[in-house]
Amino acid sequence: MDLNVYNTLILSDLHLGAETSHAREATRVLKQNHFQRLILLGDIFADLNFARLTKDHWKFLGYIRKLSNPKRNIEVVWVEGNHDHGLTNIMSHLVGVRVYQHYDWEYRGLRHVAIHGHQFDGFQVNRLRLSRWGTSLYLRLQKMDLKGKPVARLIDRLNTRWLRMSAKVASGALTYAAQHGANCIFCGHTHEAVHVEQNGIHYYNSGGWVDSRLTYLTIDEQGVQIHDYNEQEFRGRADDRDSGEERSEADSAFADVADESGLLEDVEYENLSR
Ligand SMILES: [Mn+2]
Repeated sequence: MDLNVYNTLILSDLHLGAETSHAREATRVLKQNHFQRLILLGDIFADLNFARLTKDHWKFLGYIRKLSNPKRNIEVVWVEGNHDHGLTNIMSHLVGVRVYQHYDWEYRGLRHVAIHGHQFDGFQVNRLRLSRWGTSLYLRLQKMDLKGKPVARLIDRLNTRWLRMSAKVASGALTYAAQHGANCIFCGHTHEAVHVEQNGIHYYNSGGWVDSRLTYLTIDEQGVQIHDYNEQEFRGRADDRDSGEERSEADSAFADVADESGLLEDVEYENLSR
């Protein structure tokens, strides 16, 4: 299979540290695509409790660190979300990536803006703690599904609120884009991949990596595309055949991140919790 070369690849809402995080799948997407710019569009972490990170989660971070090596000539950008708020200093040291609240760039004469999107969700901003609790409950409920999917049905009902939030973020983002003279605006936060066009402005949401639908965005000469992660596409590839190798890679990713960053020496874990 060919490797795609994109100008930009965007993914968000991986929620590392949550048990429902599909870090392994997200790492595969990064390994199997070529891109000149990677935007991690917020909520890459579920919270700042690093003790909850699994090997696959560390491996994702280790791979981000590799990508951000200047020799690779890939611009790696972290746009802060509400869950990974406060990571600026830690992340720039840990994975060598710059952290932004708002990131903008020009591509093919068009102004592009990337912002996580919680800024347009009044509920999140005003009741940060409550909504964090709500999100973790949502993630926990998802895990406990039974035959007949009663939990999924409950979540569908709860999702009515989620969908209202999704619409709110879309309309807030479109207004923000108009105010900033942007042609395209990219958000995460809602976990729902979507494209909306209004008055010539395009809003894209990159979706997330904790629900049943795993999505990312790419930008190239053909425009912006929403991609669904496809398990079949990755089955049987080299990086999947040898799970022993996977493990040792995970270990070295951990060692790479922990040693090179000096994380273990410099950071007191106690200070990371709020
Ligand atoms: Mn968020």
